[in-house]
Amino acid sequence: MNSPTPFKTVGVIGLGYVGWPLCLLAAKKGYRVEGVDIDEQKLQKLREEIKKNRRIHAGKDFARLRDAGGVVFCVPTPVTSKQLPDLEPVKAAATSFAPFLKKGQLVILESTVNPGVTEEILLPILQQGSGLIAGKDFFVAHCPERINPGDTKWNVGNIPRVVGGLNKLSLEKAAAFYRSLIGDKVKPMKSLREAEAVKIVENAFRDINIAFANELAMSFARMGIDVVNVIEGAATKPFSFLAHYPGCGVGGHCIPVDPYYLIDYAKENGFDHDFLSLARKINRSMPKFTVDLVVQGLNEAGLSTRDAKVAVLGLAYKAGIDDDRESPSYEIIKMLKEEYAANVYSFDPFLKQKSIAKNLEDAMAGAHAVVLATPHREFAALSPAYCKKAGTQVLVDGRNFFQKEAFEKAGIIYKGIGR
Ligand code: SAJ
Repeated sequence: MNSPTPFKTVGVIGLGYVGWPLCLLAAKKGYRVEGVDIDEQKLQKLREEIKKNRRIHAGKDFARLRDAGGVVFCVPTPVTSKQLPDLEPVKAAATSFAPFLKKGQLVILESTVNPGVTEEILLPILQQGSGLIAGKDFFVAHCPERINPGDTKWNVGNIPRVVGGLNKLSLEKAAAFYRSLIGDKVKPMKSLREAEAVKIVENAFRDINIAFANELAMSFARMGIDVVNVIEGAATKPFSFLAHYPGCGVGGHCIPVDPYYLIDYAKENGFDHDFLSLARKINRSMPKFTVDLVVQGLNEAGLSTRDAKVAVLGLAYKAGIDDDRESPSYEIIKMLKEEYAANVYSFDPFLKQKSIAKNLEDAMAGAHAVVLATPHREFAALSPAYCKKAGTQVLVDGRNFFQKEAFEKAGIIYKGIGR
């Protein structure tokens, strides 16, 4: 049973994969929703859905947030090319909203940030722009987003949340807001920093575990041990083991990004996260490990990489979605082209406009080697017979997606990641 809505209108800044589902959920729970985004394209794309929902208004006007009881920031927090946190979207949104900040309002940051950002970056901008005092005139909380793109089971309506507040009243107000959305699956934290740290820890945990699987893959490849079978064997242990798998790289806007937030902030505080940094180094080395497999495979087939046609299947960073942020596919393509002068044809059914080939057949026709970079189920049709017919002699299975034995039986050189 959800708690009653502590205020009538909620404002949501940033209508992307985090903000828009939050708007829909809040409307469903009885809130009036004022959505704001600076991206006209995004607003256009949502126009139809907004029309269908009487409770939601969306536009570019931050002034419309003045009557909201709570305002939630769901703006991106990417990293710069130097892998440092880019907080510009948070700063810009806060600067635009601050003049309209009203006494009594609750401000919540959902964007993934390192500990300290809400207090050290968001608060000063809101206070300067409004002349109000945080904790006294308005309330501040952090509730890290946990949207998992493409997940059909977990969504904003059923994922448990943690929430931290600037002070007791901020925490109470924010906890009441999230309880009105998801019931009692709200864990209050003791501070803003604790709540900020939870999300970074969740995702760094995943990154180091993937790095562990990747290092095992590179080691076992030299010993003729199938790392996937070993991990699946270890996963039969019903406790204290959580399976992660090796691959051609770690993409997305969360896992390869969030650890840098902690690494960077800890450095500012005089601590070096050697372990997190090493895990990042291992995961960032996987695209090159994959390209080396292509070169080895072509050499074993007596082919040089120069002018060899290589099909790279998949641009998205994971299966079933069209998100290619930080996708390892692009590094693989770049290396094959620039360092080995290969003739690369990429294809992703979810990203046709970014694919070099117009379809799978076009990518595969005459391909001497194929790299499976994203395990879209559309690629399961790629049988050994299909590859033989296309003239493919090497298959580099970047996600250990195919049956190795079937391809080897058909005389195709199969290179998995650790198998
Ligand atoms: N990957 C591996 N091996 C693995 C798991 C993932 O190489 O064992 C790679 C994927 O291929 C992908 C990247 O890592 O390139 C990230 O994969 P992901 O499954 O972690 O997908 P994300 O980035 O969408 O992560 C989200 C995160 N959710 C939030 O941040 C709210 C993450 O916390 C979740 O753990 C993850 O979904 C999930 O569990 O699916």
